[in-house]
Amino acid sequence: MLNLLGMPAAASAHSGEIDQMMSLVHWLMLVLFVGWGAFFVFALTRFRKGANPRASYVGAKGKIAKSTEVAVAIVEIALIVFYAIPAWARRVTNFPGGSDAVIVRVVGHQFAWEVQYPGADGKFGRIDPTLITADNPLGLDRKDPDGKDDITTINQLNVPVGRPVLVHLSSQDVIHSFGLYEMRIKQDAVPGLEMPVWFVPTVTTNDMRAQLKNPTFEYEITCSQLCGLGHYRMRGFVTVQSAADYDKWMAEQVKALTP
Ligand SMILES: [Cu+2]
Repeated sequence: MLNLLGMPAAASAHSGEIDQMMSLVHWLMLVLFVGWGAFFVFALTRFRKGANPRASYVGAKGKIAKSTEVAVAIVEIALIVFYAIPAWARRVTNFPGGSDAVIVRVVGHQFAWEVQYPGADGKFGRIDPTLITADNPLGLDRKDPDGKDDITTINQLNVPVGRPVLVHLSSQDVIHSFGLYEMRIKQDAVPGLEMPVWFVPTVTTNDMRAQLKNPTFEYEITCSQLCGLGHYRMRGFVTVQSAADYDKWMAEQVKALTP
């Protein structure tokens, strides 16, 4: 049923509920499209000039139109109350925390995604726009004690499978949008605000490659907000790894940082 909609592969714990809602909304729209289309054809023939030489100023009478409208409104309200609001509430409460969660900061700018891991101390180093240079596009203050062990990457987010990932999202310049389609995540990155967004990746990049029979597949970070001339090339990648591979990757980053 979902494949009819051409949805991207699903790779996060909450993608099922998003897809279910998407599919319900689309089926409702199909029913409405066919129903209103049929009504349109009925109205064209029923109220044609040949059968109604004199215009009626009273109009058609009947309860079907009104009861149909009420039924459609009830279905729409049910979708909002029983699907949309609960799904939204789960996204904006119970943010992951504790030692199990992987916490990263992602900062968008024209036209790249800067990623910052807090390092062993679990604290993000200070970032300051006045420190932004070609070598330090995030503007990380390495003199800040919290920032000494921070790991930074550009357009590359590595996460372990099966653990909640909490992204603190912001922007340096204009509004960008952090879109991870396979994770069913989309959140605007707004300058001056830090927006939390979270997901639990359930399929490693390697497993997804096997599943899709596409050996070069990558999860993409797509900027989903038209943000300037280079918007088209503002794309990053998410590599979902096994716990062991992730630890190995992180150890390599830490090693590269130590002079
Ligand atoms: Cu952008």
